[in-house]
Amino acid sequence: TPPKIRVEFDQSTGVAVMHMQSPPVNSLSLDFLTELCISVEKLEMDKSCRGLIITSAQPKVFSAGLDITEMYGKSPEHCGAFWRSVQEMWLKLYGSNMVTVAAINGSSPAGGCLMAMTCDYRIMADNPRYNIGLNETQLGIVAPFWFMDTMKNTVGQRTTEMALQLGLLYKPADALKIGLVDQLEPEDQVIAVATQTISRWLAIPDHARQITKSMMRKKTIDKLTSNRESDIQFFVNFITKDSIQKSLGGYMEMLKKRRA
Ligand code: CO8
Repeated sequence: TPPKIRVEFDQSTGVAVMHMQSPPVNSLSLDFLTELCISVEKLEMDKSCRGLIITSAQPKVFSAGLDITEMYGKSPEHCGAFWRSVQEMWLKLYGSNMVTVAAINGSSPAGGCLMAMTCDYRIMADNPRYNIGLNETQLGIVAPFWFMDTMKNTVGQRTTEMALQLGLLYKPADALKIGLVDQLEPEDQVIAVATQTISRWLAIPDHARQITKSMMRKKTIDKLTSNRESDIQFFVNFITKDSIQKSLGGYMEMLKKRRA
């Protein structure tokens, strides 16, 4: 199978661009997440790499979020391994020492929004057909506490309460208004602007910026690190319930019908 992640590293700027290329919609499967984590870890260990831009090679979609087929009709063991890989992706990206910029060139629901929120800065394509948000309640599921924390750290408590309960997906203009994204750009400029933006962040002394980032995020990260196993146990119990399996099945049907 072809690689789901393509990394382009520019030695002269110290910036890597990670292109997610898992058709059709970059859904976060166990294989995808494993590959992504290995790529991020490699870059993290490479002293010459100081910045990371995450973007999509798929048209219209940044990432469709967690791969629903990894949570539907699967064994508890599989669900547990899958969830560990979701945690790992979040820990690696939210805790990264690199400057991270999300170049959101398409829709970014649920896990896709989570991934974008782990970054230091978000630039979204100014196309009203795209949306972004944590829409879990619309699937009849509950965003885990660390998804909630990440959003709270990004847009604040009040906006997060409303967004999460209603499972809101925001158009780019609205996402900008609430601070879920930082900047809108024409679709064909998103990556170029991300490259310019990251160079401003890289002008700050690395050690000072890194310590600041890690101090700001430490409490949120520690909360998951020290509860990892119980979070997996909770997810597995929740997702394998008959009622939850039924909502997931119904949601997948809806996705397929919508297109027909
Ligand atoms: N997982 C698996 N398959 C998916 C997913 C997904 N998340 N999203 C889309 N697909 C499939 C579709 O079913 C379709 O398959 P097929 O070709 O067989 O019909 C194919 O991908 C293409 O999808 P669309 O035709 O819908 O493509 P569009 O370009 O029209 O739309 C979107 C792209 C906007 C991304 C749209 O597909 C969409 O809205 N997808 C659903 C997104 C979503 O709701 N994701 C939520 C996942 S749950 C999550 O991330 C966090 C869960 C936390 C769990 C906590 C429990 C405790």
